[in-house]
Amino acid sequence: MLEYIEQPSDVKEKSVGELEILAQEIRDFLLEKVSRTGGHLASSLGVVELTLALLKVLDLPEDKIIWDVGHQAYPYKLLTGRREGFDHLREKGYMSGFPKRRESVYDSFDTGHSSTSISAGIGMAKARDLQGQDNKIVAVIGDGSLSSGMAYEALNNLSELKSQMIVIVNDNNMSISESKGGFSNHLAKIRLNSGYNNLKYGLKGSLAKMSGVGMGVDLLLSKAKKGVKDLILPRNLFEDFEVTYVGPVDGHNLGVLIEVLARAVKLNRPIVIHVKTEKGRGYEPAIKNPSQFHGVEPFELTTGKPLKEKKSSSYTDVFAKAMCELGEEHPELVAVSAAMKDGTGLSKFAKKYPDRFFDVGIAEEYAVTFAAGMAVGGLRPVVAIYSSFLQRAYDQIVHDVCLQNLPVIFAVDRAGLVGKDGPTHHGAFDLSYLSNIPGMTVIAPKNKYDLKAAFCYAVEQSGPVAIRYPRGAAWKGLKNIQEPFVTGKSEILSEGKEVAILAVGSMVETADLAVEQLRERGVEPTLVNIRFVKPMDKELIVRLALHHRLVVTLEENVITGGFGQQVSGLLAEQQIDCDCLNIALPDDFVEHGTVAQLHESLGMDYVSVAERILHRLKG
Ligand SMILES: Cc1ncc(C[n+]2csc(CCOP(=O)(O)OP(=O)(O)O)c2C)c(N)n1
Repeated sequence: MLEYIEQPSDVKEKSVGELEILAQEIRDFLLEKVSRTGGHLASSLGVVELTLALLKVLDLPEDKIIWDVGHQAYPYKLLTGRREGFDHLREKGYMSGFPKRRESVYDSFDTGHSSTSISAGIGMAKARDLQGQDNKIVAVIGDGSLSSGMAYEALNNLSELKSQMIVIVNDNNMSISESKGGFSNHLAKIRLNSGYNNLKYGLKGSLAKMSGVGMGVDLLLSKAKKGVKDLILPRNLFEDFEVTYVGPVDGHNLGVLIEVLARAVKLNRPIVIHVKTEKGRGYEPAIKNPSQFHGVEPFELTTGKPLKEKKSSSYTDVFAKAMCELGEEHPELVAVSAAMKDGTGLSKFAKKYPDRFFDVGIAEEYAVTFAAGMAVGGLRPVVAIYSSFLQRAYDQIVHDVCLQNLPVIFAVDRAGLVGKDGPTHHGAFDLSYLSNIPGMTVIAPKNKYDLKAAFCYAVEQSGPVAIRYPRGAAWKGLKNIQEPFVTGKSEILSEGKEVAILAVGSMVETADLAVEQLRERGVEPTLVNIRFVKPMDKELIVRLALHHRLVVTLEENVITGGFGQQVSGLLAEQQIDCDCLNIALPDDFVEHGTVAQLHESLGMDYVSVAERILHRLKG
């Protein structure tokens, strides 16, 4: 059936029985494709029936669905005319792994970071109402994403909306790893109370007889609310927020889902529908290990085993090991993760020091201020958050950490381009947004040895330190050059003339290769591992600028406000007449693709870097 589904309206015509068959076909299709391309699998497998039910009830593209985070939108993409996209999923120039308005009229809001859907949905509902339209708005948010402050801020405003909006809580009891916190426990209590479910559907028969279906839902709810429900249910947070709540509903029962949704869309006020789903549904390896199958590299379908074994250790692995070792020497060392225990490598630390590890859920802002509190109390917190997610906590870094000069260490993983997840996940801004905060120390290690040394240095400091490192294999080159860490001091890797290359972090490897190319072309550059983006080694940079014809800065960060522009600013301020070439990410959002492809297209691979330098020297 799947090959005949060209657009969402094709789903509308199908009976529940046909949709059940289609659900199986969708799962088979996704497994076959994603096992070859890699991608976000387990969450998508869990929402197949929910997606079909939404498409059956809604009129797309007029009605709008906002997929929170967006990693679970594969079935939706498949049913909204993008079947071919799965052959090249997340490849450069092909279909993105996340909803994108530019990609399809059926994608109503770009997502990638979590917990935005309810806010965006309320905004769309307001826009609809003020313009006298009557399309439906549905936000689908996972229980993990409900742990974020932004989701609560939206819930707090939801009851103010006096018109249609549906919030579907897709509760699979999992974030990437287990869901954390009091609200997760609250959902679990509601879920466990199956008596409520039965009771509710017991009332359904009488509902069907009522004339106004919308009114029926109201009645159902008010009956359930005023009657027995209060006796058997724990307090319900959604209702405390003064929002109508229905559920839990079996998220794999198409008949029930369609019926509940069909009634809910008629309601002229916000409603939360709590849907219970299974992450990885239909694929045994993913059900058994939903965290591993949240985002996967290509794997063997029959066993679920990755096709390629990981060869070398990543920066994350090096950080993980360093944390375990430092934890022994420093009993005051504690670690904080915002729902990324495995991704940040903190699971090892968590196992070794369970009392000193805190997974706070998807709550980056809270994670930072919580760490600030622990620092005031005499602990040495390490907050490990991916560069792009740390953007969420900017005010907390400024106001709660740096303003008080608190010794919080930021382990800024996935700094620079991350590859196939694309613009929502590239760590393109951290050098700019961290190095403009007074009192912050910003370090970018050149290789795995530098990374370990950076953390050893950071635990000895009395103020905030951010260490940014990229996704992927940790470079082992230049092992023999390892100057001790001294605040604000760069490391000269080779001395030459004419051109001085100032490379930041991961770009030292690129620069090292570019230097070889330049040598072959008769140019002998000076190469520096900048190491400290803040405080910057101004003395060295000025000295190099005075003795070279060209200074080249090289960083995997957006050009605006990055290291390069700070160097150009320094040279201008000092009135030094030296040409300066800034090689950095463009002032633009970089699309998805492999990191190597993206570097090449941006002129940041070592061959292009060498060419750009030669061109400038000639110029
Ligand atoms: C702000 C932010 N922090 C962290 C992440 C990484 N992340 C992606 S999905 C996810 C878990 C989401 O769990 P849930 O909402 O329950 O969805 P499920 O995958 O279980 O369907 C996390 C932590 C993110 N996308 N955005």
